[in-house]
Amino acid sequence: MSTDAKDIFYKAKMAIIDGDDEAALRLIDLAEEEAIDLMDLIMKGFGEGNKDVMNRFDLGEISVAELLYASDTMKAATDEIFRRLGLSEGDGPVSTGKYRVLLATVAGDIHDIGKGLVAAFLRNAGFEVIDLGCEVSVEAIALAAREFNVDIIGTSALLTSSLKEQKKLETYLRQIGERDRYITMVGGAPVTQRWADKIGADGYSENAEDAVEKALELIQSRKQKIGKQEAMI
Ligand code: B1M
Repeated sequence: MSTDAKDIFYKAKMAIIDGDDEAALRLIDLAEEEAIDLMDLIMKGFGEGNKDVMNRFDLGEISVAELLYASDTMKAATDEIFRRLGLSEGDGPVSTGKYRVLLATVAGDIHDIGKGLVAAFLRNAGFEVIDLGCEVSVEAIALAAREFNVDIIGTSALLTSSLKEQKKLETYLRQIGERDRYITMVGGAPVTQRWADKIGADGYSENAEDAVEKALELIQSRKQKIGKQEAMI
């Protein structure tokens, strides 16, 4: 890594820690001038600052207000990068027959930084992503899934108290007779493979990169299953 890149990544980390939006945006310009991959700027720069702030918050070293400053800057920086890379909502052709993923942070939960990363990674891998935002009820998720005819429904939950919404979605989809229509994926810091198995979700992923791999894997196995069923008819 060049000294310039190292320096920019370090300053990006500090911009998040300081909650300095202007510095963050200047660093994105600088990184572009230096031909630094903007996804690298997220992972090695801004993301490191976000981790640092997360750890300090978990240790009780900083307040919710300080965390809020930092996470607002993280959101502003990542949104700007996704916009520049054409990975924001509405970017790209409306419908190209690509696989469609619906993403939402569940009801009662406002955490959306991780979901934003998952959306950008999926778009980068060629998926069409419909992001419903945060605090979305299971009824609204099911309605949008039907309206947009999605292949995958991915939900994010960061709070112990909001995890139950992922289970509620599985139950609700079964109740309305639409569970088999979709692949369901779950994620978020407190979510585990065990939780996914327990509630009957099709997939769990630990991070954004993993979410892409898992989505491709699940689509592939669904295609094989459908192929086998068709061959039996
Ligand atoms: Co909140 N918060 N927060 N918070 N916050 C946590 C989650 C907490 C663990 C902190 C703590 O106390 N140690 C704690 C929850 C405790 C619990 O329930 N057990 C907590 C709390 C309590 C709260 C409030 C209640 C605080 C308060 O008001 N007193 C409040 C909640 C309000 C609400 O939701 N109703 C609150 C508020 C906030 C902020 C607004 C300040 C801010 C969120 C800003 C935002 O998102 N726009 C915030 C933050 C930043 C955090 C921590 C510090 C960091 C979350 C984050 O951004 N991580 C968090 C502590 C922690 O997680 N250690 C915490 C970085 C992000 C990249 O990771 O979101 O895990 P993550 O996403 C990853 C993977 O999980 C996965 O891929 C992502 C990218 O790699 N993934 C998926 C996520 N979703 C996926 C979906 C998929 C697949 C993969 O589907 C396909």
